[in-house]
Amino acid sequence: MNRRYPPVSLIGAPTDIGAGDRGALLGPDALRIAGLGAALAARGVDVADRGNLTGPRNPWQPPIDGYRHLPEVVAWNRAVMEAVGAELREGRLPILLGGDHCLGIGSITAVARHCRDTGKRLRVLWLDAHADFNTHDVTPSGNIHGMPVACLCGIGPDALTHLGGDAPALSPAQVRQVGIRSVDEGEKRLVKEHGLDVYDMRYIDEVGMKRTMEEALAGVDADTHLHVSFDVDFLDPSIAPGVGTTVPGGPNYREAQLVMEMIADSGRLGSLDIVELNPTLDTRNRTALLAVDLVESLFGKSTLMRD
Ligand SMILES: [Mn+2]
Repeated sequence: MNRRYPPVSLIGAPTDIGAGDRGALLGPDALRIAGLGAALAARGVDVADRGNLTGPRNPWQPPIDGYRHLPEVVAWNRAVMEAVGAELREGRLPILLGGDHCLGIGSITAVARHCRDTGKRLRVLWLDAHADFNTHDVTPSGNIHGMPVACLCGIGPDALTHLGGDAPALSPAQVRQVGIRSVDEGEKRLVKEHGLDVYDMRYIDEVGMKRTMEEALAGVDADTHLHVSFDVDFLDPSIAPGVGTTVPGGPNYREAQLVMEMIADSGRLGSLDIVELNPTLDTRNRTALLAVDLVESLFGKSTLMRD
């Protein structure tokens, strides 16, 4: 048994309700087929697959008042929040298999509640090509997968900002974003106004991934619950083509491995989202296989014995 990690629960949320392309609803099964559960078990992690949540189908409608599919997004996020919260209360480490990134609202709302209930400090690492800090008045698309960080910070429709009752679930000071390279015009102003801590690709190019991650993890201590929200579009599209919103110039294979290994070294991983994997855009499931490879590193796999 791997005693560094609590027992893990896989929670599938097969929906693309907040995305601009169809297909992320196949993400949970693509990750299972790529061997996620077996890879964790091989690391000695006690892992249980809770199966898939259910929710409304995607009606594929245009936005209303700047939001696409808001009632359906709320329903899916409520289901995610309840499932993630239940696993945390049992002392387990939930891994949300998305689904698109709008589901981070439900997942992190549950994590934030759990941290308040248990007196833990929360740090959220948002690994993404995008800041996901849009609002209904600046969004170019109305797709809610571009809004979860804003919603978690209390900016958005009440049904999402108050999903867990209290709002906001998070303060921007609890978030570190890594890998960012595409921020919409209006979103740029909001990111600056709210003082979001963003390590964009230019910063990573200038100082390197090692120092970036040291800074992003600074202050994480024994009382910290670390939540990792891993949008697969974080990765460079040359290694991870299976996402709807690819942006060139992302972290390469070694940089991504280093990110995961440094998070593992912190010893504080408490919950994880893997989102935006779109198998309809992938080649022979390679992006899912890469995600599994990276999750193994996140759970302590390394080339040499380092302890
Ligand atoms: Mn995202």
